[in-house]
Amino acid sequence: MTKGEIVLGCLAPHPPHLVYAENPNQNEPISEGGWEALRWGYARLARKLKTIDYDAMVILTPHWQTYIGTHFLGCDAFKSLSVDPIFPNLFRYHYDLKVDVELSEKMREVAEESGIITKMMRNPDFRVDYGTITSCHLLNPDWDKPIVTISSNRNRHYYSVEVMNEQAIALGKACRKAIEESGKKVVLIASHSLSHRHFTTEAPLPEDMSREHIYNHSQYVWDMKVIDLMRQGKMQEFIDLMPEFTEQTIAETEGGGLTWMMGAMGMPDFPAEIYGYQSVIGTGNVVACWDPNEETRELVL
Ligand code: 2X7
Ligand code: FE2
Repeated sequence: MTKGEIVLGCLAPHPPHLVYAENPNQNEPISEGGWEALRWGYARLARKLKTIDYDAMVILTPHWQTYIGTHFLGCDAFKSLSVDPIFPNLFRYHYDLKVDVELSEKMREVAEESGIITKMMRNPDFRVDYGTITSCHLLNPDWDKPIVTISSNRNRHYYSVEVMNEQAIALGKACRKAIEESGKKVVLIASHSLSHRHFTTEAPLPEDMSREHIYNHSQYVWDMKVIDLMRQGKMQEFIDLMPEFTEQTIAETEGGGLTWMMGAMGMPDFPAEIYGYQSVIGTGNVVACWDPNEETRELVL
C-alpha cells in the first residue's frame, strides 16, 4: 500500500454568519449577504480544493468539547437539524454528512497507543456541532467527501494553554501516523477564529456591515502579528507564542485546532496561503491554508 499523506491543512473559521450570508438551501433563515472578504476567500480556497485529489477531510472543532479524553465520530452518517444556540435567528441548518469511520478508528487507535485517552462517538443521534458544519460547508459546499470530526479536549481549562499545546501536538503526530498507515490522502481542517472578543449588542440587521468591526485594537494588532508569522512560514514561533496570544486575545486557538494541525504537518516552515481576514461580531477571522506541495503553493493575498 502507498503511504498516506496530508495534502493540505486549512485554517477555516466557523462563524455561522458566513453560512447565513451564503443562503444555501440547507439553511432556513434568509439573508441579504455580508462578510464578503471571508466568503470570497473561502470560495477561492474551495476552488483550490476541487483541484486536489483527496479521500477525506479531518476536522478538529472547539464546539465539540469533551472533558474526558478526545472523541472521534464513529457512525457512517449523521443527519439532523443543527440550530446555533446563540444565533438561532441565523443558523438552522439541515445537514446530511458521511463519515470515514475506518480512518476515524485508525486515528483513535494510534492516539490511544501514544498515551492519549480516546473514545469513539457511536450514537447515531449525536448532534454534530456547528463548527464542523460551517467550516466543511464553506470549504466543500457539495459535501461530496467523507469527514472525520475530532473533539476538543478541555485541557486548556483544566490546566493551561501550555498543556493544551503539548497535548494537541501529540494528537497531531498520532493522526499523521494513522493517516500515513491508512494509505489515504487527507485534508486537515482547524476550525476556529483568531482573537475572540465579541460585541455585546447585535445590530437589528445582522448583515448590516456598517456595524461590523473589531472591538479592540490590541486584538487586531495580535491577529496581524500571527498572520505575519503564517506568511513568513514561522509556525514554530507562533506555537511558542500561543499561550500569550491565546490569553491576551481570548483566542479560539484555545481549543487546540491550529496546534493539532501544525503538529500533524510537522510545524511548516513554508509560507501559508492567506485568503482573507475579517471580523465577525468583533472576532478576528483568517482563512488560510498550508500547501505542502511546492508546485501548487501560491501567493494568494
Ligand atoms: O463560534 C463562533 C465563532 N467562533 C465566531 C464568531 C461568531 C459566532 O460563532
Ligand atoms: Fe466558535
